[in-house]
Amino acid sequence: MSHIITLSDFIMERQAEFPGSSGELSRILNDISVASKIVSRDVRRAGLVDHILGAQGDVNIQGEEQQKLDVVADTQFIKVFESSGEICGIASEENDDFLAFTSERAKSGKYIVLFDPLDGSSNIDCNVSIGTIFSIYRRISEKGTPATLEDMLQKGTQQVAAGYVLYGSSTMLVYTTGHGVNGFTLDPSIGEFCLSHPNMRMPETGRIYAMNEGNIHECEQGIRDYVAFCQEVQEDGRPYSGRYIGSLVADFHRNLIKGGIYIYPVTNQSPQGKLRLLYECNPLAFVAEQAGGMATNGTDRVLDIQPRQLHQRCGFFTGSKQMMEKAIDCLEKARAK
Ligand code: P6P
Repeated sequence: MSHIITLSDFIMERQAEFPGSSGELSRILNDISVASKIVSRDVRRAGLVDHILGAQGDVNIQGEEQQKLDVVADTQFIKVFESSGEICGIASEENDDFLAFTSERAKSGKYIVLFDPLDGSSNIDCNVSIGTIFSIYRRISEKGTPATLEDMLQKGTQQVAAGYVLYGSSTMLVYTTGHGVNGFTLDPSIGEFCLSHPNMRMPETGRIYAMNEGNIHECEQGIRDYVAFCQEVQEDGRPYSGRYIGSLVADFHRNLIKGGIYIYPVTNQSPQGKLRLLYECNPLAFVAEQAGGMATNGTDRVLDIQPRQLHQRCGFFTGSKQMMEKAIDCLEKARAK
């Protein structure tokens, strides 16, 4: 049996990757892993809580108000980040405004975290995998002062680390610090994330396309042309397989492992797109590129987009390089007509 490398071991060994950090970033990644273990426990009890111990929104047997699981997850991550001492502020997909922590210790923190505490939470009731997505940036504002909106609205290229936790058949934490992508699987028997997927690479191509095809007549012609390309009967492995879990982290992770493309374009109902630039698209774009894949909004590289608002949405195409290039070609050809 090969030697177990825990996330903590791995982070310590990779300390050199964080120039100028004397362990702060390692501390934040460890904080994220602790909060993720707690959320994983709560997610795995969701069915029990909802259907046996009292549904969300009810008062449970202890007389406690049952909170929605994404609110519970949001609160858990904020609690961990606020006590970290390395983080001066956060912005969450769950909260309208950003949060500048007020303690002197937190205000001296050098980093901010943007996160979606429980993406795909509408799937909890049908026991479909869900995920947490996170992005870590250095603050722009002066150390010792409260975090500012400017700290939160940085381009994705400024991320120092990003990743996700997938609460699936197992709980996995996948992250990058700009030096490749590594995946860790939670071993509940020892309560540790253990290195299970070292140096993850997204296959150059694949045979899976993930899109809500219910929107097919609500988006631009180039999307329809690309889906038609995927469905053609050819000798080159087509038709591809349509696989859409409806939970971004699960669809993204499958494509990272097997190769594939995920498409959520702007549509007539969502002319700015559905997915959030800060909490979903930027972190996953960083992971995708670090694993050899691509991520655009259908026109521009996601990481180059200058955010203007905390909850800004954008179209999102991400996946295997060759599949992305073909999709972009279909978009450009249709737009040129
Ligand atoms: P639709 C979940 O709400 C989410 O943000 C992503 O996890 C998922 O990929 C997408 O929206 C699903 O959206 O419109 O297809 O239900």
